[in-house]
Amino acid sequence: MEASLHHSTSSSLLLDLHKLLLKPRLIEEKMLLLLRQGRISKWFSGIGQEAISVGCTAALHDDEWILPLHRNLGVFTTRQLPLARLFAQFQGREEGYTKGRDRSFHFGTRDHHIVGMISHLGPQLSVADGIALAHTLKKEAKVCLTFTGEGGTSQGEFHEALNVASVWQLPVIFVVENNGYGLSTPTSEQYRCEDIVDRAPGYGMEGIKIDGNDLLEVYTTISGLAKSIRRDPRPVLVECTTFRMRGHEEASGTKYVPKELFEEWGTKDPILRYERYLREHGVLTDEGAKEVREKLNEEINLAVEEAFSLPPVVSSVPKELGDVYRESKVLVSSPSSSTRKMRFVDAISDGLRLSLRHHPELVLMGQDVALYGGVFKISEGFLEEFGQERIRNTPLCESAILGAGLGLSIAGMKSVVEMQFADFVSCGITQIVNNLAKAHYRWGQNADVVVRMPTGAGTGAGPFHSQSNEAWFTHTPGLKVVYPSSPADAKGLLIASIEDPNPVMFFEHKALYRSVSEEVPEGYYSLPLGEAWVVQEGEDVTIITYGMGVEWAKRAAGAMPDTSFYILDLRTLLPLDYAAIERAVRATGRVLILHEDTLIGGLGGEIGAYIGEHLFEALDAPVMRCASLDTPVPFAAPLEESFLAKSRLDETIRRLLKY
Ligand SMILES: Cc1ncc(C[n+]2csc(CCOP(=O)(O)OP(=O)(O)O)c2C)c(N)n1
Repeated sequence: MEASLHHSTSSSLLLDLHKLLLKPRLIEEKMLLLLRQGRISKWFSGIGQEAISVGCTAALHDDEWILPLHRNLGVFTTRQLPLARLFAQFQGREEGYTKGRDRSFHFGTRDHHIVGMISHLGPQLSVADGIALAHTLKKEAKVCLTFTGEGGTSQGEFHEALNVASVWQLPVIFVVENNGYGLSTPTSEQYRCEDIVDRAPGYGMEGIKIDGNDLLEVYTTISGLAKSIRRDPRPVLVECTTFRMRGHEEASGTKYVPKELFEEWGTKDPILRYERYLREHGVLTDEGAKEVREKLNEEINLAVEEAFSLPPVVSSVPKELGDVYRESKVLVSSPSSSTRKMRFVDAISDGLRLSLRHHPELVLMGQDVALYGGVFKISEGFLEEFGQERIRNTPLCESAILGAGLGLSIAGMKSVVEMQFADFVSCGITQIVNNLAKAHYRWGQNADVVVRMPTGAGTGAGPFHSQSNEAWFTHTPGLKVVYPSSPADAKGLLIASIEDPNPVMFFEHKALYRSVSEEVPEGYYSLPLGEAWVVQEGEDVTIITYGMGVEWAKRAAGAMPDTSFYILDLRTLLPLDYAAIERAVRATGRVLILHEDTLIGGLGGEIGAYIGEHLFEALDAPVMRCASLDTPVPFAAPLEESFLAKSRLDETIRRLLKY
């Protein structure tokens, strides 16, 4: 194969590949030296595996996205990242790709079409799906390539991502870098099939196993696949055999690896082999090889010194807080005066439909959302109007679809992902809290994804279809959490959430869907995120609440006509509207925080603490909380009734008034 390739591959390409292959090795040698000198803190070595990163990257076009892992330095160098900036990243300097906020290879760069990993490994496989989906939808003849180790193939995300890619025929090359060990775990304890590539037919995709230490085999295989996939989009699984020649990371040693393996694989070193091949074919001389090394070492040494000369990063709290969210340019447009009576469910459907019309780049994804219209019928009729490319039924896999949402965003699109029930978000939690939420702060990449969350109890649906889980997300910097209580708000806030370039968790109480209706403005309008709403003014007692709590508060107030209630609907739970909370507290001096979520760790505790700390002097009584019981949500009606906060609301109000 190599001999035949030589005829079709020019010497200059062969020599270019040689430089590309050497560069990560020489950088690593320098890093290991610096590590021994105590000048850097941690290093994950890819020595012996460079042919895979370099061969794959060189085979793609520069504007095709690659998603590397912790041993893929060769991806970054082949894409020609400025070395001083790369080293500044390793040093945690302001000039690095994450401004000191994340370490080593945990970063991406749009300029170089690289999406870096998060520590959790598997999640980026699904991000690749999203990028590839964008290529498909935009009819771009492009391929996306993502890496995983053999350890990562045991993760659920591997299965989800490959299955989605296959069902949707996405142009993704999944490269498994099989280096024998996952930390200390040998392949015999990682999987039972003969080869990982054997799984490909199970997913309905092609699979190819290649020698990952043979640069030209990697380069020609991936070049050929990329060419073919650009013409005929589809996923392919490529297993590259290689070996991890050093410890998992430098401090962790290699005691558990039999010495013979190092000896055996040492002879298969990709640089040794490639240089031998070039010499045998008269393309490289000893002198030439020496010269290349010297030049590269000079470049590396200069860049290292430049990075070390940079001052340590200095924290500025406003700047750190200011980078949590992408600046939002949501144009708050005023509602029209013509209205139509809509139920909560109709208003959400209307908001979503208008958003799909307004943003041609918006895609709706979820289980059964297309022909079936979603289990709550929010997207009924959408398939006819927008087509199956934009209204996408998904396989049963929350994580891969949420990851694909980030991928779409990276490729300049927007998505709404429907959880069939808010409870099922637990299957996609890593994508939300680690990937979507942190992307902007880490490397300036926004996640333009709205996750719709049909939530709440009161329908006898038991512990797995009734949970209030908004507090899982209000504790996650980088997310916005929106929770409307009325049809008109639901429509305007959903439109605003979709306009907002940040990830938004959008909670919809299922028991409100068909129980409340009101006149809702027609047409496209958005309401500001982060602004609470005064449902009614009053003087005796303040109820701060949201979602179903607003209905409960209104009912309680209606049943006590002699008491004057101030009711504040928070509408957005993250970020909170502290000014509105302050006004609500000062209006009466008696504050009850009400939510359907359970008590311990609920948002009420946070708001109560804020009031105690900042508004103590405005209080005439202790802040009281009324929340659901600290149990899972029970099924039988009498149990559910006593679980819910509303069963204790009247009593709590009376206690507060009496104080
Ligand atoms: C979800 C998760 N579990 C555990 C780890 C710790 N961890 C980091 S790398 C690694 C081994 C990964 O093995 P493999 O996928 O084969 O890649 P390799 O390190 O061999 O390149 C482990 C267990 C992690 N980062 N994320």
